[in-house]
Amino acid sequence: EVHYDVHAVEEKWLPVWEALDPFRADDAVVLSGEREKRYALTMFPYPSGDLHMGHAEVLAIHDVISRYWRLRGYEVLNPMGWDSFGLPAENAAIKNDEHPATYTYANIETQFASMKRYGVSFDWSRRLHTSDPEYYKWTQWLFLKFREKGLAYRKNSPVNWCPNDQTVLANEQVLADGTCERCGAVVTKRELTQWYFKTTEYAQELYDCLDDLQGSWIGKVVNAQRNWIGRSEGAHVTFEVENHEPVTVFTTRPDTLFGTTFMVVAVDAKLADELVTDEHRADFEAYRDEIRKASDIDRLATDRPKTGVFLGVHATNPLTGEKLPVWATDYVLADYGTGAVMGVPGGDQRDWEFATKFGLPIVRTTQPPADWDGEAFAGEGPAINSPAAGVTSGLDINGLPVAEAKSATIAYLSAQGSGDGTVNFRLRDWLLSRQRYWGAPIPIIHCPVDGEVPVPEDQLPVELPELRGADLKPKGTSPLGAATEWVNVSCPRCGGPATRDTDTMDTFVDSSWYFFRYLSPHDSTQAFDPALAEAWGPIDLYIGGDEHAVLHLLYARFFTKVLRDLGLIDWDEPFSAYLSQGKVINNGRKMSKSLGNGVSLGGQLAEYGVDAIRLTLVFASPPEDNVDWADVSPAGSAKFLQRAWRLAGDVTSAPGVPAADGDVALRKVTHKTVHEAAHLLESYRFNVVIARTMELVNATRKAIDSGCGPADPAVREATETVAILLSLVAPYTAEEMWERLGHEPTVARAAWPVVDPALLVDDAVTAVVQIQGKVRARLEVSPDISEADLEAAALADPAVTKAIDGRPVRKVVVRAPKLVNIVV
Ligand code: ANZ
Repeated sequence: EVHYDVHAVEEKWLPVWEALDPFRADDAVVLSGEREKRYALTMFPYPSGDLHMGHAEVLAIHDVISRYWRLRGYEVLNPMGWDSFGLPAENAAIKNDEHPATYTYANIETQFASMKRYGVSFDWSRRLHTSDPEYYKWTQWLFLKFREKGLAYRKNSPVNWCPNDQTVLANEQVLADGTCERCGAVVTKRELTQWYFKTTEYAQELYDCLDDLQGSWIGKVVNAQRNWIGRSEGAHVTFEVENHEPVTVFTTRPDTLFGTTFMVVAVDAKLADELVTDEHRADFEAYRDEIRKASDIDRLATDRPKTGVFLGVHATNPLTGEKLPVWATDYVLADYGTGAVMGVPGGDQRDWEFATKFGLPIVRTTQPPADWDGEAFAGEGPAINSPAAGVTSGLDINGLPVAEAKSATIAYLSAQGSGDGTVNFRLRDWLLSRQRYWGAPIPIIHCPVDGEVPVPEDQLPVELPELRGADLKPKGTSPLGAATEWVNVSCPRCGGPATRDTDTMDTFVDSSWYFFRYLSPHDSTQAFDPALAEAWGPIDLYIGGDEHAVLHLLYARFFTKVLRDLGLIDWDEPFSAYLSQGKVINNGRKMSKSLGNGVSLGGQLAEYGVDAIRLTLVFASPPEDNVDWADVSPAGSAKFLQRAWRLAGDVTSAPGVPAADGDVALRKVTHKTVHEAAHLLESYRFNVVIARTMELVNATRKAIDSGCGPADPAVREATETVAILLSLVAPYTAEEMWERLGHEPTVARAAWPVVDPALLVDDAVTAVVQIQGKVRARLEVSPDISEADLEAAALADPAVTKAIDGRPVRKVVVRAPKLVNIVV
């Protein structure tokens, strides 16, 4: 049996592709409308070391769709670059006493070479690195544009602080268990002046547009974003308070206002400090000091015992005039809503526990069902005790269901001037400044006379000063502060002495707009060309990891909306479709050094070749599922590729013979495969496409060996189809086959085969009859046979009656026209 040498084939085709440059996206044909565009994007890697199995998987999946679109005649933009600022390079630089650029750019070259060899169809002319001054000049420019619009600002507030990385973190970078998403350290709070992007200004739109993405984005990501943005409809209710301005609370349940028996204020909110009377101040401050040590996560935990102190003042219920004691507590958060809550023990479990603990009254205002034995009841109602007997109020909502009771209460409060319907979001502004070196410097100069002064556009980029090794050690303030020559400048406005802002930007800023920069990565006059953005955007399919479900995807959506409002683009959402790939695991566990179950990509490529590994990764499961390396067979993939390749050697007819007169049975298989593959590819079921290709290879082999023979035109047609389908995952094998079939390279630019509808019609299909899960008979039936007819035919079959052997039939499951499942 003849084999081809996978590594020789890799070496043979790489330079040919390099010379042909078949993946360069042509702006002109898209700008002129001559060709329809597709923009395929996969998350660009961080340059830490060489590529690993996870990269190999996402790149293989991603390339299927780009190559498919190209075959379908689209002009495809498929760019790649590096997200090359960030902490690992900085930490490596400290360890090795070198500059972060050394580590960064060495790794980029390694990964670049690996990606090339891996045969991904990238347009390398658009390669970019976010740490290049040519790139971050425009990150800085965008920062200034955001600032001009009031969307980038500085404020002093308690922020998340990673004691290990010695830098602040955005809320999105703190995991649900209160740890740093990068290093796992427990995140604490610090009071600091930091830069923010006003993501909250876009909260409503970011939330609303998720409806349009539902269906074309993987569902769990849409839900994660919805929860993160956290839209709550409710009301603001204003209470008169002794010795203070009126206090407003946010509530999702204004209908429970009659059941309010106290007010609670966040212990660390300024409001609590203002309200507390002298008599209670000592207690209050002691309590506050204790609470400041806890994380938000602990504070919101429902199983945490309730704590609090009375502040010595009373609020007045706007519906009844009743006096309500005002307390400070830690279960109310200072930065959500207004930082003050109306305590409704009958409706809110936390309030119930608080009231129980401190002996505050409990009044139910929503009727629980008769068999209710719980505490607070958050169900549907109707409203009761609203007002309670003997209490007078201008409003009566007794008997109303929750929704109506809410709107009646809001209407009444609005008329009185003590409340209003409102919407509240959980989303906070994005804290973007970092006290680390390897990032884009914030292009602001602080002047004692003029305050914050933007660096003039013609002085961008503000390049990083040369610092290395020990200078970069985290010390809580930015290492840039040590570069005194760089820091001390004259004010662009008054010319007096001033200093540069020494913080750098979160690397998520860099990655929020990189897909725009791919459009014109070397343009020195603008961030990107709006005409190209109009022509190529939005991205037709984005593929990346789940870990970015809220962080990167939300930030990129925010940037896109701001760019629209800056008049630079006219679309609202960056990613029309989003797919997240599963992980490559081993023996059911995540690959890790400590478990010793890591699989080296380099080792696998050396052993089986690029194509076999790519094929294995795509064939293993649907893209969104994990691939367990213990369950797959790269050797089996390599064997299959050899089988496919041998077909091309066996085809003996002259090239270009029309297939019209060939073996009809094989032609039907070929055309059905192409027809089905198109549907499968469009719904991202790439593993099934490979299964179908395998079936086509088998059918072709059978036709060659024991059917129409190798000279039949149908065999050539089938083999060419195999080469084209394989080009999606196994570009080297496919190119080799294409050459053997007498074509010029490259199969990547071949045309998708045209399906002849006449060949899709089935004369008969095979229905399988199973008894107790075992195949007992195969029936040739019409493709449109009814369930009843198929069941009857199955039960009448002699092999089936024999196997049933007189036992009673308990259940028959029919899936016409393919399957009958009989349980006896
Ligand atoms: C009275 C009430 C009665 C409430 C009831 C709930 C049920 P979401 O859905 O998360 O927006 N709340 C308001 N501000 C808060 C803060 N800063 N920290 C902690 N809790 C706060 O929840 C809003 C509800 O959470 C509000 O509605 C308020 O309690 C509480 F039967 O007001 B509710």
